[in-house]
Amino acid sequence: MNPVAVVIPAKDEEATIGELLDRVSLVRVPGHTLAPIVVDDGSTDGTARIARGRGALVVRHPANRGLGAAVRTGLRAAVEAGAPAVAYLDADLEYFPEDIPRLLEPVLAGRADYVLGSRFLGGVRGMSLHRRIGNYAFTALLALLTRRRLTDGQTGMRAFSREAARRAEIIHDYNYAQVLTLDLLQKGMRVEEVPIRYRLREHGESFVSWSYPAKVLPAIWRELRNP
Ligand SMILES: Nc1nc2c(ncn2[C@@H]2O[C@H](COP(=O)(O)OP(=O)(O)OP(=O)(O)O)[C@@H](O)[C@H]2O)c(=O)[nH]1
Ligand SMILES: [Mg+2]
Repeated sequence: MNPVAVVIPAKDEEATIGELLDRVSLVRVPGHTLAPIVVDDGSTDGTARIARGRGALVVRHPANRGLGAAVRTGLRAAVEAGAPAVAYLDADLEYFPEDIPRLLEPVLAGRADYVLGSRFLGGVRGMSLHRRIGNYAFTALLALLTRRRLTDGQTGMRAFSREAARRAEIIHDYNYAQVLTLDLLQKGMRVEEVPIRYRLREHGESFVSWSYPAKVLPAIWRELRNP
């Protein structure tokens, strides 16, 4: 069977990508092998070189396009590689690759098409108060719109069945967090949440800024109007 893809978007993450891939290589999922796919979103540092050196497939955007575009590229590459399922996590070591088996379990057991790793069910270290409030507010909005009990709409650790990865459409390049969930749930995909761990990044730079709501809210509106 083809390996399960581990999609990792990365923009200038040379401080963490090597350790992340080393830790992914130690993760064991019964009955499956894992193959990392790093989407290098126009990095100007050593991210791509380090990832290739660790044996990852590196798909490169020549110029920076944004996290939504990077996830779109990563899911497409995973489907093209024939992956039976996809795990997804950020490159900045805020998430624990050791949680990948728990994340994939509902998909590999055939219970879910889309799994959200919930930091608020698992354990959050170091998140600032304003980021925490932002996460609660966006999660409450998403729970309202989807009529589901969700606890972490912005998580950077998710899993997909092959079908969900194939059918996912991300309508903006800036981000994927909420529009991807709305898209997949509107397509009838079965969702589950599992607890995962989280600790705030120590290296690199965040793409999240004061303009996040101004970019994300119109995209949510567009997604709702065009499922
Ligand atoms: N900064 C940035 N990151 C990107 C971009 N495209 C892909 N990424 C990667 O997407 C992942 C998530 O980005 P982060 O900036 O960490 O977003 P976040 O985790 O919501 O924010 P922090 O909690 O501050 O880290 C990381 O692995 C980035 O390397 C981009 O255009 N800009
Ligand atoms: Mg991050």
